[in-house]
Amino acid sequence: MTDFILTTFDWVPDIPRGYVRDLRVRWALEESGLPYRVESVTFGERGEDHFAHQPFGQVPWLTDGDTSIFESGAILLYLGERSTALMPHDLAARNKVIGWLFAALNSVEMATVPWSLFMFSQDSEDTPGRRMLENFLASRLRHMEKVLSENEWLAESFSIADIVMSDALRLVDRFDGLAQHKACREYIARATARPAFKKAHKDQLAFFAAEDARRNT
Ligand SMILES: N[C@@H](CCC(=O)N[C@@H](CS)C(=O)NCC(=O)O)C(=O)O
Repeated sequence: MTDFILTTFDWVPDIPRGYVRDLRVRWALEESGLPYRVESVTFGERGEDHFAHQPFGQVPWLTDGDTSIFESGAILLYLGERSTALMPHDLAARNKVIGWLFAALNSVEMATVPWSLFMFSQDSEDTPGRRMLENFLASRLRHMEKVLSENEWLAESFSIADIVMSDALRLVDRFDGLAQHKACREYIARATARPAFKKAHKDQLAFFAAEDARRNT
């Protein structure tokens, strides 16, 4: 079996470190034990070859021989098909994982990302749009709090859905947005205590730090 190749940026500023989405793919690959290596593209000028793999000029993407996949959710689904550590074969269990994977991306993350952008930009102006966004996120978190107070993981066992959901919630936690959501916080703690997360996180930080060192010599 040839290695999967995960492509990320060669360097990013400090703020997104530990949150760049190659982390989700590293995490899934570590959970699965599938062989992989990491390559990089420049964070600065993004060339035609970059856009050929990722039409928005973003990262990550994954290549498997001649196959190239972009979007972290699609990559995790692709890997999930290749490892029962990430997604079970059983049809009902598999459908549950896929449902929660899409919920993480399309119901939860669609609220967490715009909210986080406001937090990053330190825009705290009380506008009708801002209030609507706060209510939107609060509603998603209220429902997730109930689900996560009753379940260890989103499906029968840990899966790709938990990688994306915990990563989406982690971003909210970064800005203390989960102060009233104990079950969400405990879920993040459970997920990030996994050795595969720890390794993925450490490797991502080390990858960008190595580029800092190279630039400073
Ligand atoms: N929906 C995409 C989002 C990817 C994404 O936001 N990538 C960020 C890094 S975490 C990026 O490339 N940002 C640089 C940019 O948007 O120019 C996915 O989940 O893969």
